[in-house]
Amino acid sequence: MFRSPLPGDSCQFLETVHAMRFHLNRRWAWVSKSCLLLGLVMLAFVILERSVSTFHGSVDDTRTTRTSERQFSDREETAEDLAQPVYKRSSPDPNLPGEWGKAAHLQLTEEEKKRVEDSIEKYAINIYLSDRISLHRHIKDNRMHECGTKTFNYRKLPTTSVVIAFYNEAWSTLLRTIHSVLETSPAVLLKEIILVDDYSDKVYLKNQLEVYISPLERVRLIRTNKREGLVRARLIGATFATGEVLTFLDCHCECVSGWLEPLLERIGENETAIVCPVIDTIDWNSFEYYMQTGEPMIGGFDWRLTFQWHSVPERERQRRKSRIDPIRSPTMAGGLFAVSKRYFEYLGTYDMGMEVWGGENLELSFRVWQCGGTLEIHPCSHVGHVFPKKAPYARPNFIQNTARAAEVWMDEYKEHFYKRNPPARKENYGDISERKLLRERLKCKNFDWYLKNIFSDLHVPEDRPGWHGAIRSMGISSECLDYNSPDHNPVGAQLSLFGCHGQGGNQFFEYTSDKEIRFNSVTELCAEVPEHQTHVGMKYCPKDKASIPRNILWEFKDDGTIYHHHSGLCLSSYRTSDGRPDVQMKACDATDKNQLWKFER
Ligand SMILES: [Mn+2]
Repeated sequence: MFRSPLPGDSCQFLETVHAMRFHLNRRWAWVSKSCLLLGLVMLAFVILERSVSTFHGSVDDTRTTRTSERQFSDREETAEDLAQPVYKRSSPDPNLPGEWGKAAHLQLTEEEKKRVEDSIEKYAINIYLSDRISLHRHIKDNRMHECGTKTFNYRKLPTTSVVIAFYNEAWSTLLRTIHSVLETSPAVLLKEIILVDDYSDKVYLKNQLEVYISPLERVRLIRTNKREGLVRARLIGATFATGEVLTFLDCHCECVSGWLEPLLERIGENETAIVCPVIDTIDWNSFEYYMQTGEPMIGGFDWRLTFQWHSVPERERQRRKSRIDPIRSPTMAGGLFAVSKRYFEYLGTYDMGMEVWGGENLELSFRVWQCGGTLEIHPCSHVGHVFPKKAPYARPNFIQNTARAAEVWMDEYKEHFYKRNPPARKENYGDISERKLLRERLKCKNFDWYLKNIFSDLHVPEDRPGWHGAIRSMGISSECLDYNSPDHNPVGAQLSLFGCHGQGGNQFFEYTSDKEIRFNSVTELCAEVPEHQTHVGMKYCPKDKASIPRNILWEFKDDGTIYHHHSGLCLSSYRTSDGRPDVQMKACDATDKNQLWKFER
């Protein structure tokens, strides 16, 4: 299947770290120096644990200790016994707010409403409400019914360490995540939870947190001594993991009973599988748990290299024998997945050149597929995640990280990304030579293979020279065609004008050899003129090779006009009564400058 590059768990991991940073090539120098680095890391991080000596002992012999450490009694234990969680929840109390994952509503005074607003302002999550919901609330199990009847051979499943990195997370959402893992994970499978505090400055995350978790079994806290970002914080956590599987979770999650077994079973069957749970939404305002009860969505991306969800293609449905079989996914959303520790190390863990977060999920997705593994979503594993009202802190490194992913994995296809993100070309993405070597060493397939075999539904732009980019109005020459759709409705807006900004994005269009005007953010959209209308709307483009409806056909004529076949009208810029520039369809007149357009070259 695959071969670990070097023996020795933790040293091996650190070797990777070390090599990334200092570009050492000599193998044995790596081993000694990285073990030295391990020593330094141990000093540098405060490790809180009930028994520090056990922890140090376990670093050396993680691989051999599994069966001996797991306590199976001699008598025949039933699967039910073996499924017992680390901590048992008390019985549900339907009178408590939020119990069973229901929306919680509180009667609030004006003063309390103000506190709600303050907490939302601060965390982009209604923490005032979260603080009033039990840290041990139950979530109703609405998974596909087959999930509930599925049985597991607990003695054969690999063990796991759950790694949770956080930065300035609110108290109750963090603690609810921890309790939720302890109360839904079978004790025979969960080796430990490793919390990694990525240099938070909130006071309650210091001593108060240490005091709170110290009596909790199997919970460790590691603190970084400078801000590392999500990628490195997780890897630091992984260094201390003693389980065979690393399970990464975000710090505001709630697991549904039965979430862990399917992930571990799948990795037990196929060590090269990275397996993600179905990510359910916990409402940031009401804390209602919305379970995806049917077929889950899978991960993809658009050509800006922004992650996108989409439905399971028919081909993948056919391939699977049952609806609870794992579903192959071209990409992962990021925060939540399980991977064999040994395989993760073989695969080159994370790209250590990536800062904070953003883009690392696509990089890992491309890498695992191209280098011979698989990426799957298990329909029976459900974990809820609080999607905040807005990102709580910016992703300043998104473009840089994504450029690294594109440079290492996408070959000539990276051009489609750069054309849609011109600023990314100027980005200093740092040294990627180690990552390219990794790609060679693992004999990974190219991006063309990935597109054809793993994500064949993705439309690949033609990007014919001269026929893509911003389309400038000759009549109002400061303005370019612009499309700005509302968040959850890609076709919910009209084509309009906006000051030309040269940044691609909302102003990037492509004129195809099929005579479509395509806008390909989120998904493939085609400009249309709705019947008997004079505005320009956007509709979903036909699938590749499907027939093309007449009302999305356009002609860029030599005289500079853009002619719409079905309506017989031409695209024209104009100013609304309040002076705002906009576009409409008008009777064609090539002498009217407002009807002349030009692709920016
Ligand atoms: Mn999150």
